[in-house]
Amino acid sequence: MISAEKIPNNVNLSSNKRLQRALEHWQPKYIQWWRDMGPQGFQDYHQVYVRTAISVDPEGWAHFEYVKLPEYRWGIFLADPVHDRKIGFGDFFGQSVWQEVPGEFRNQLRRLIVTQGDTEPASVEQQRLLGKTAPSLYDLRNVFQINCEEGRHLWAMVYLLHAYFGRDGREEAEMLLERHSGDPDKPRILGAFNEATPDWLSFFMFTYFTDRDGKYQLASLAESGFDPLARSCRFMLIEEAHHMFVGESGVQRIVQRTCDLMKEHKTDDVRSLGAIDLPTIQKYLNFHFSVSLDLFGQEASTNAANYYTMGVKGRYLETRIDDDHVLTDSTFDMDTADNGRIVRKTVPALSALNERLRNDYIEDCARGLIRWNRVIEQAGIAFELKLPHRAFNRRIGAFNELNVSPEGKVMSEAEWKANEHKWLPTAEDRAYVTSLMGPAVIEPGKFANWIAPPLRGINNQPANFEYVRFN
Ligand code: BYC
Repeated sequence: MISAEKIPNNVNLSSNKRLQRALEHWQPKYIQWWRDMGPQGFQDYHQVYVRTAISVDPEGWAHFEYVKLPEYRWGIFLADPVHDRKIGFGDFFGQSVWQEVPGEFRNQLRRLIVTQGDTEPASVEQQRLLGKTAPSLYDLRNVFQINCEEGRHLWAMVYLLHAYFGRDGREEAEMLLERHSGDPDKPRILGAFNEATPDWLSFFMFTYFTDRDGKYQLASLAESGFDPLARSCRFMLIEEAHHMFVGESGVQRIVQRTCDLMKEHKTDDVRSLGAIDLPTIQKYLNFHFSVSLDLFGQEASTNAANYYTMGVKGRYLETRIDDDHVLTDSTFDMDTADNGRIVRKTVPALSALNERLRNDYIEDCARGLIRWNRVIEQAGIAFELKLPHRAFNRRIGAFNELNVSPEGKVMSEAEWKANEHKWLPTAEDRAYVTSLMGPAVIEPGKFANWIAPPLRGINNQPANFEYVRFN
């Protein structure tokens, strides 16, 4: 359905005047937030070649056009309902999914929706300065595409809050625009969303690692017995795939450029050539992987067990798992910290659901590294990018109390601190990477020195397409 309404949607918004009015009241506040906290310097004078969801069918969500960013038509789209869908796990396994919020699970559902919703505008805030230092028009367009879609994901959660949670839902929707990334008084809810994304290496690592947490959390919520949440998340996942592609291909292009220069000049010292050396890339990887691991919560979590038992948040690809989907008699083996050591323990499966999801995530993260390492190998360079140990640099969960190296060795705090500069970006590394950024490269087909061009453009357009028009 292509909608000419103020708020494009496939939820028949015009049939519920009260809800429509409430959302139309929230809309100008959202636009104001976008202007204040969204892409800085790119609001009214630039036309960006973006994909806009105008409906959920394949043609509808892959519709490309030039828009000025504040005029992007943020809409509300839920994936089509699955006929006769049943709850796939927990105490209500096999019963029909809920179209309304069950009163007894209201608080938990609201909390999950608010936490999910909070990350979306947070990431736009984190990325708001990147346009000024874009390495090409292609990349400039990609960050704006991602920002617009994160804005739409906020709309998806705000719709649920307004439509199903009454007055407190509306209040939560207001607060989603009032908390800000890194704000000391009103920070965003989850740790990684208060970190800065000051440069494009950070941006690509963020979209590779942190957006991938989004994939796994959204996939778990897509299993929810609360059907409107499940359908919202299913549609969000389609958009999420492009964000991770931007991250994976972005890091790959940086690695490619670095390797090309190393080969051409027969040197490891690519900093002298204005590129990013492989050890620095590894340090950024270590940082973003470890803060993203924290986003999965505690290894042993009664919250996660309750969400599962209640039927509000499932496991990754729950319906494809071959077990009883209740898990009260199942166990799970995992590493945890005990008495200053990393130990393997067998725990009740229900309490280990965060860790199980983290395992799925780590496995997925490893795939991109294979591709990045292939680039290094093809250049004949003896260097391998590695995922650090899961206990490295953790703030949330049992490993918080340990000091662990990327190889998984537990050590004293003093030893860890003495080595930290080899493992995580130092102030000097960050200053170097920042020094490479900008000013934005705005000539079509031109790329900053530290990154290779993409293998192909967006929507079958060439790499030298005018992805952003400056009027
Ligand atoms: N930072 O029992 P636990 C995305 C808190 S990303 C700060 O383990 P639970 C995106 C926790 O709140 C996906 N606090 O918690 C990506 C709890 O607080 P209380 C976002 C943290 O609930 C890129 C306490 O510690 N979606 O979409 O099992 C761009 C005990 O923890 C953190 C979701 O996260 C942290 N990292 O698990 C744009 C899905 N971790 O109760 C978008 C919804 C834990 O003591 N959220 N805490 O006050 C959830 O499912 C869960 O809230 C979590 C935490 C998995 C995050």
